[in-house]
Amino acid sequence: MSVHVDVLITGARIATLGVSDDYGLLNNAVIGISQGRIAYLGPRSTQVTSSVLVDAAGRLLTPALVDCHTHLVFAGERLADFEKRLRGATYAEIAAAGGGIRRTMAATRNASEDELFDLAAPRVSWLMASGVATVEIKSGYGLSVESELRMLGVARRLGEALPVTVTTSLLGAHAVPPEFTEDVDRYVDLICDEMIPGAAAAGLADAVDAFCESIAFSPQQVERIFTAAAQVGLPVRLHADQLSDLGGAELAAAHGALSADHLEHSSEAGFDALAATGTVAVLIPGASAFLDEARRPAVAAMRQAGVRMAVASDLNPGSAPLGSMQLAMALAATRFGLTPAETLHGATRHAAAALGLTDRGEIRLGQRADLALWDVAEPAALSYWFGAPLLAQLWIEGRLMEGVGSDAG
Ligand code: DI6
Ligand code: FE
Repeated sequence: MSVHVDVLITGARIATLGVSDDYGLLNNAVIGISQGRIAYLGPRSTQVTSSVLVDAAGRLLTPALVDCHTHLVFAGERLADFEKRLRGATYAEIAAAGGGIRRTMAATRNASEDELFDLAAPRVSWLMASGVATVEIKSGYGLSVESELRMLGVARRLGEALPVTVTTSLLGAHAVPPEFTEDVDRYVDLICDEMIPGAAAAGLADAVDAFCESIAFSPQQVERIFTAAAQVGLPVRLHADQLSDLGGAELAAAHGALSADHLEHSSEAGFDALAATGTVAVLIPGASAFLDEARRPAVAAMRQAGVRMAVASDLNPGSAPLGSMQLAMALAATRFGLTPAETLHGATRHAAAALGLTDRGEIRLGQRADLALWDVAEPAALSYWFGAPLLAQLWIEGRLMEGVGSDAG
C-alpha cells in the first residue's frame, strides 16, 4: 500500500506522549501530514512519498504546546502595583485598596476593540515563539455586560486573524466592579441573567470561569454562576484555592468542570474529587513565582490521587506577566516539582483536555498536525532551560509558521 502525503518530516526524535507517564519516544519514525492531520507515523518506507521533505536532523519533535489559561486581552500594565509589591504590599492588599484587577478593568473599559486587539496580538506571538498553537483567552477585565462581550469578541478576532486556535472563557466573575461593591449578589445576578446568556447567544464563549476567593466570589455565588452556565450548555472551569482553601476543587468537581486552576491551597479531599470526575488540575507556576507565594500546590498528593495535571502561563498583567510556555514548564519543574515528562504532558495532552479538545496534544494518526520542532534532542531539556528560545519550527494544522522559530533565521 503506498501513501502520498503533503509533508514528510524525517530524522526527528518524536515524543508522541502516547503513554501516560513517559514521553513515548520514537527514534526512527517519520511523520506524514495530509490535509492538516497526521496521516502517517511509522518507519521510513519507499511506500510513503511526499513532494515536501523536512529533515529534522535528529532534533526533538513534540505536539505543539497548548496554553489552557491566559488573560492576555487587556489594556495597561500594572507597574505601579508591581513596585508596591516589591516594597512589601501583598497581592490581596493591593486588590483591597482598589488596585489589582480593577485597575486593569479601568484601562480595558477605556480601550477600543481595535486597541485591545493590537495590544493582545503580540502577546499571542510571544506564546507562539515558545511553541504554542492553541491558546485559551479569558475575559474578566471588563466586568460589565458590554465590555466583557467586547473582550470575548477581541479574543475571537485573534483566533480568526492569527493561525493559532483560540478558545474563550467568560470570566465575568473575576472581580467585583466598583458599581457593585455594596451588593455583590446583584453583580452575580447580572452575570447569570445577562452576561452568560448574552455571550452564549452571540457564540462568544466556549466556557464559563469564575474566581472563587475571599477577595472575589464565594462558593455560593460560584454555584449560581455554574448553574446559569449549565442552563445555556456551557462547560465551566474555576480559579480555585489560589490564595486560600474555600473548597474550590470540590466545587469544580461537583459541577463536572473541565478544569480547576491554581490549587495552591487545595486539600486531599479536593484532589480525590478532581480525580473522580476527571477534572484537570491546571497548575500556574508563573503566578506562584511572580507573587512569590510560599505555598505550593501539593503535587505529590495530586499524583497519588491520579489527577491529570496541566501547566499554563496565566499570562496576565497582575500575577503572571509571563509570555512563554517554555518558561512556564521550567517553573513547573523547578518550583512545583513536576518531572520533565509531567510538564510536557501538562503543556500538551492534559492542557488540551482542560479545554475539552481531543484532536490535539498527542502525536498519533488522525490528530491535528500541530507540531513543535525543538533545537534539543532530549525532552527533559524543555523543562531545564530557563527562557532560552529553543523552538526551531512550529507547524499548525500542517502549515509551517513562517518567521517563527530558529530555523526561520
Ligand atoms: N488569579 C490570578 O492569578 C489572575 N486572576 C485570577 O483570578 C490575576 C489577574 C490580575 O491580577 O490581573
Ligand atoms: Fe487566571
